Amino acid sequence: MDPQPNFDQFCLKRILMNDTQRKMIAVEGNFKGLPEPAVVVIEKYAFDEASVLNVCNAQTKLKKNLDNDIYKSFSCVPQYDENIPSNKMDLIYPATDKHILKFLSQSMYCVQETEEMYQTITLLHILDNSLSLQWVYNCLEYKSEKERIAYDTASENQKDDEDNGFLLLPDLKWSGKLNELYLLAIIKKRNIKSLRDLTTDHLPLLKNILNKGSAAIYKLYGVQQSQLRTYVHYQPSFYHFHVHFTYLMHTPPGINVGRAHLLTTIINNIEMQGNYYQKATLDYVIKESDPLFSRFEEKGIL
Ligand code: M7G
Repeated sequence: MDPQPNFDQFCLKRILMNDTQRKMIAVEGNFKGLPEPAVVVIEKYAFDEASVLNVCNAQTKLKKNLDNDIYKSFSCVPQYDENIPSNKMDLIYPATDKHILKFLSQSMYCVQETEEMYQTITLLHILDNSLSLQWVYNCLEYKSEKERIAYDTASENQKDDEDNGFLLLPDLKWSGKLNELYLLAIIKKRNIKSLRDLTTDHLPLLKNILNKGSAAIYKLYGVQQSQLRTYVHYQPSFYHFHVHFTYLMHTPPGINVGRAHLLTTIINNIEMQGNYYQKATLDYVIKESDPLFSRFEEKGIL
């Protein structure tokens, strides 16, 4: 596919999700002449404080919806300014069934995953059903996003970089606005799939991410560690261990209980008990069409 997709050739198949609170819509469709489906995710950017007068000026067209005492409400079409983008668009092509399911809105269920359920059900599912990690390896091998790297522990020439090193990158979801700050620490080591694999051995790695990741963010963006939400997803979408850093005043998707685990709590739990994440029953939310849901259903667990 060309770097610039041609939407003249796009045929919409279905709406996967319409999140009215986030002002985001995800659709599935096909580009004529291309064999695989595509997922397109469009999200409205938050208002830019500096350009608020572009919305409230003489060129703005207003249609009155309500006028009652001191209260008035309008639909408004601001003056068009092509320098101010109003939407962010992400495109996944070719999209696999797993990508389509990731965006498909559907019923959710809460699972209490015991150590045994992880070993006998979840682990098998992860091993045969995970999304490709190619984009992660491209970052780690400096083949993609090289110029976007915010911080690389390799710059410190530490001998243990292979074990305790990581790359800090702007997350795909980040609009680039400071008040929506969203960075991702991707570890260099390749054998930690998720929270479940973490033990005492990984404390230096986890502390490195917390301390050096936060310090780099402070240096680059002026946001202090205490203003960041630093967390890990369980279950994640990608089974190569990574940590999310988001600005506390911003509420991106995936920060809810049932998915997000604070990095400081993870470190504390492992310090109390080295095999905490192998032994613990972990609660999380899964979607009905997730193949993991079917595996739990077959065993009579859900
Ligand atoms: P996750 O916890 O595995 O699942 O996070 P989630 O995607 O459901 O949150 C993976 C994170 O990697 C997400 O925050 C994605 O936005 C981000 N991400 C995914 N891809 C494919 C890329 C990419 O190509 N580049 C960057 N920089 N971030 C990505």
